[in-house]
Amino acid sequence: MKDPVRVAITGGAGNISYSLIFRIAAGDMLGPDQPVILQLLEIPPAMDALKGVIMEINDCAFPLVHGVSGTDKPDEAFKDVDIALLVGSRPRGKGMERSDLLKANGEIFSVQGKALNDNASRDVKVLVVGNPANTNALIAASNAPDLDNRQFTAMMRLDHNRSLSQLAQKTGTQVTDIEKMIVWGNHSATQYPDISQATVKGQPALEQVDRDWYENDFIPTVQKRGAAIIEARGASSAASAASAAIDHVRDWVQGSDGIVSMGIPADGSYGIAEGIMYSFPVTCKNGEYTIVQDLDIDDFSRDRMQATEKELREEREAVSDLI
Ligand code: NAX
Repeated sequence: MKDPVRVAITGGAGNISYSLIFRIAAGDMLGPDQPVILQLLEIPPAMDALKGVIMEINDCAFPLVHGVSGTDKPDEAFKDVDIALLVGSRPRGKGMERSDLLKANGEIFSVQGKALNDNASRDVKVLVVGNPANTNALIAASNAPDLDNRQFTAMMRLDHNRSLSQLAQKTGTQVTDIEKMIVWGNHSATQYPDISQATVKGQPALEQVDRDWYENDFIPTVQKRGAAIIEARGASSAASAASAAIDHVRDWVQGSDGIVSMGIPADGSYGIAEGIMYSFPVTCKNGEYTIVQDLDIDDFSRDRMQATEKELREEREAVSDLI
């Protein structure tokens, strides 16, 4: 039997976690032979609800769960963790400007970055889901000077999966028929879902859909999918977000099958300078991700990649005192 892996999940009593935790406990993220110890973090007003979640985890009698704890102290939640899923964050309140939201969450993620720095395994892998995910990941990484900033990532996989699903539906194929899908940039309405590199059943995607659909239907549909779910469901994406978080960490740890999109520290690749967490096409192997290099970028793509970069630099500016 393998040694258990310690997994921290913040916002443990929230909506996404209510799907996420149970799938991790069932082995969907780290494999059916990998025991886990779950370390859940919440804020004091949600500790009762978290207690209820822990009771349910226990009631599942998951063979892979070798321990579960709940706390409102980041230092405790992140003690020796190998994987940290930072899901909890402050929702946008009435009358709150985007900059207020950035600041309120910035404070949460600077505290959590410090707590990871001081308590987590030196090899911890961190995924930030809580919005604004990319900039929250930047803040957490900046507050963890003893960890490599490449250990911090932001979730773009939901956008990536949404793109796969839209293209598969349009072309009457399965998502497994599609390769080289990419979503560039920020997890926001400026993101650039790019099918110019993609293939469907081995043939260029752009030869199988018309340009007008790509520019005026596909791109805005993916960009605004979060709002469409809220409109339809009366609540934001939860199960699909949890599923994307599982996909992201599973591929990072166990290896990806082809190209996936991850929000990671920009390193100058594709002209995106350092200092932001930007979504790039990557492949994962042996617990490491590598940016896919040397793709041809046309003017249409370049403009969109720069627009989403610009937004991330503005977000960085708004939280400059926290990084
Ligand atoms: P909920 O409001 O249901 O749950 C959030 C939980 O976090 C609450 O239980 C709250 O008490 C807790 N929390 C707040 N501050 C905390 C702190 N400092 N430490 C620990 N826990 C804290 O939201 P949910 O639907 O679960 O969404 C969570 C986050 O994911 C939101 O920020 C949401 O915007 C973001 N999303 C990100 C996505 C992505 O693709 N990156 C997609 C889905 C989702 O919109």
